[in-house]
Amino acid sequence: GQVFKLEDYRPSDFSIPQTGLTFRLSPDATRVTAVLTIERRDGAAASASLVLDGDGLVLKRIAIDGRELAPADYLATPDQLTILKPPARFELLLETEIAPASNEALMGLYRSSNVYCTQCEAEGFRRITYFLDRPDILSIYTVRIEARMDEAPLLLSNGNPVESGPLTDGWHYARWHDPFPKPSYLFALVAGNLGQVADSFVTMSGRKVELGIYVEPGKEGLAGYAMDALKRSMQWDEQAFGREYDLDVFNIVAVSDFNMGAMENKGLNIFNDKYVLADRETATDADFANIEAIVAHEYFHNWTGNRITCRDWFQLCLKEGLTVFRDHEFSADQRSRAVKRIAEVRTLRAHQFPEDQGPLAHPVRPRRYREINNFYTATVYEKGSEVVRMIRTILGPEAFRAGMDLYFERHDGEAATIEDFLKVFEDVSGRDLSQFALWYHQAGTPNLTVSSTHNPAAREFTLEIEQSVPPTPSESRKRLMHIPLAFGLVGAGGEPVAYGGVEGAAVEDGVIHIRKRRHMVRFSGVDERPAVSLNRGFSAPITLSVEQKADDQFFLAGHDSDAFARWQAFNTLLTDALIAAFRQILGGAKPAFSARLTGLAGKIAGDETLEPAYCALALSLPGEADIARDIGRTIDPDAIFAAREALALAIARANQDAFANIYGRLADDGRFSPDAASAGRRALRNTLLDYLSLLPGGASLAAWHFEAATNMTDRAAALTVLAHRHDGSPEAVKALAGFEARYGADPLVMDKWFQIQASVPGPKTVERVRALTGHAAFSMANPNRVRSLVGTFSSANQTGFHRADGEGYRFFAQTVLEVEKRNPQVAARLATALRSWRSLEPGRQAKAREALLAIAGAENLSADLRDIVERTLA
Ligand code: B3K
Ligand code: ZN
Repeated sequence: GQVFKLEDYRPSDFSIPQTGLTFRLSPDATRVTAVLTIERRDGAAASASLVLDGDGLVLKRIAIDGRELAPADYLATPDQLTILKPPARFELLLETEIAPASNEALMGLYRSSNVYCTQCEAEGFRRITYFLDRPDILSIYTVRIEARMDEAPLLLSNGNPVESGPLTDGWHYARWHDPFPKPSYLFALVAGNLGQVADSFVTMSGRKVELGIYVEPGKEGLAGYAMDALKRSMQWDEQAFGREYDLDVFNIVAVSDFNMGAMENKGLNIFNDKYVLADRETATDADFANIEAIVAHEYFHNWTGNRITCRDWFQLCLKEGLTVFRDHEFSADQRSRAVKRIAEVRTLRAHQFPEDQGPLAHPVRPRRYREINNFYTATVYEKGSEVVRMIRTILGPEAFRAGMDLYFERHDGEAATIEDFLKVFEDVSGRDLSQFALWYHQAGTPNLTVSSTHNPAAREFTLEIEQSVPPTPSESRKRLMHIPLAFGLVGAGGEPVAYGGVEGAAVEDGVIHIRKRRHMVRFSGVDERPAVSLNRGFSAPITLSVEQKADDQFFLAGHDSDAFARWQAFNTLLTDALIAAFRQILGGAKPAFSARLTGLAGKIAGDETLEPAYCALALSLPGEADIARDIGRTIDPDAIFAAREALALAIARANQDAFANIYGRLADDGRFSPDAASAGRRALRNTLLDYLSLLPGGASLAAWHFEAATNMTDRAAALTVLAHRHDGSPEAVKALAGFEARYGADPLVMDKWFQIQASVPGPKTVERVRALTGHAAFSMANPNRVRSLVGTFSSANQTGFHRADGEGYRFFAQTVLEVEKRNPQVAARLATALRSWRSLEPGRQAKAREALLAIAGAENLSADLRDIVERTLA
């Protein structure tokens, strides 16, 4: 396939200031009439032909300024339309015919449960009409939709409604106009029979905006939380960033077939219904938090993405990293900042670190791609957000806000670049961010090695810090980075240690600015050896190798005033113990854990000065994949699983009574609120249930918890414990059957049932998952179903997927190819589950490679899947 390169960017020869679209909707033959105002740009050659993108299109009619074109004037293929020698300014009329009902790739115009909807990012608009389908072509859209009244009473598009009315033969129409120029990837249309939840919001300048959330009829009662999250998002963006909404209406539509989470189309966000529909009976606290975050994220795109968009797809992080940063800040303000930060870092480490450390590693701003859809990655999104966070750390909150203000002022209405973004911060602060910019350009997770010495006679404390960036595909030599390392020197009573001066690196506001390979940072006037707390608040997305005494680590786990660093200290102790246990198990020994460690777990659980949500995070052991990543090579997932189980049991046994007491104290009183404090109590109680379930009587405790649950969080937690810890027990069998009987008709809840079973540890799960693909509630055509069952199995079941005989991989290869026939994007995403195959032990490595080769060797492989598999094998 073709390789697109950043350095090849050049503006198009033509612009499209106005786009008129008329849709005459029908499932198998929708007629699309596009009327495009096209202008040759100044400086473009007069002989330049116009080359429009298409994807599988059938051209039915073509005219310029009202005159039909002769066959010699143009060249049309399904994927391209070339107009030879066009005039300098003209109106182009195009008619295409498309079949939304048979569009299973879910890109362009398709049908989901009889609702017409669209997904155009990144390159789906070219499946609707021929166009300059690139983000730097900003156009003003006017859209007319015609449909049968009975089939589609509701007709929505971007912008503001202009007019609507009946037509003959039971048809009707609506016209929408979006006054803000936008790229084609933000175009959207929805038509169908949907239920509405209506509300309104008055903006900071006093304009009233009509808000609508549209869902499957009958599900209106499940959209209240999303509506509430939307209004809080609108208000927060005014307060935190001075950003006001700009149209008369803002609509959200929930559909059940969607390739990702949601899409920020101007004024008409389209959502995966999983991120809209919720109530206590059907959604977990994690679902509520996701809904809040994603509603906010898509709304925040209105300024970061829509008003200011990307010049080209290499700049994707310009909108995505920045918007993730904004939704993180929003959630931190709505919930608990410390807990939110820990959760963010766990996600970053679970998804971005393995990407950065494997064959699919790429810079936050990639320089080349073959298939852009494969670059909507944890690196672009999550690491991209961390880079924005570092800019704020370096500049401080005031200068950061001034920079953002300047960004909005300077680039509103434009398609911008990362250089534009960095420049506003340089301009407001006078700082040189050129070394910092490497965070956008260089892939790989930097590592800092740190050791310390204290010289009591000289009253000096010295940190020796060395940076390195590991090689990544096609970047073997790395340049030195600017790493803002937040730190604290902690005295014996937990207090910050004062120091006289510091030399060896710039230190500002508790941040050491690492810029060279090696720094000797010397603090003077330090009498007693302090404990060092490093990378506080996770100020930089790096790994740390710290020579730290266990005493210091225990001390920080109990006393660090920075909540993130305190959590990190305990997490590091757990990880170290798990890795030691892993080695003991491989050596044939029985793992042992210190009473100090298991005792600290009990202390954290019982510390009432800590938020329950924090305790729950602290007590949930590092995941098997996290442990594997820290071990790094010759991974045996069975030994990791055994180590983790052994530690969980040791902690449960050591704290049996305390855990049972706290579990009892947190009992559900039957009232329900999805707020962070209530969710935190449920999280701690369910974490304790997980431990207690390992002790005698555990299965019946979990069964009781399941039966007594008054909300989905508790019910799903108990079901997980039963299925994972007591698989095959009468209690587990009964609970799984009961859940299925109760929720069999609710696909989103059945997804949880699929997930829980797909993640049952052990060699038998692959057969179970295979059997579940035949379940009545399962469908290979629905991305949520596929991700819940097959995605969970391959990315969240280490012992099941990596079964030693390779059966998990064989099932996986077969299923990826089956999904691909319908939906290449979803298949390509699934296929990334094998990206860390080279860190497995040799036996599994060989079998994983066979599976990858089986995929690579299949006939007619899509560009999406070929790109992932070839890079993974390279
Ligand atoms: N911008 C969309 C993602 C589109 C993915 C296209 N393959 C959702 C978001 O990030 O808000
Ligand atoms: Zn986004």
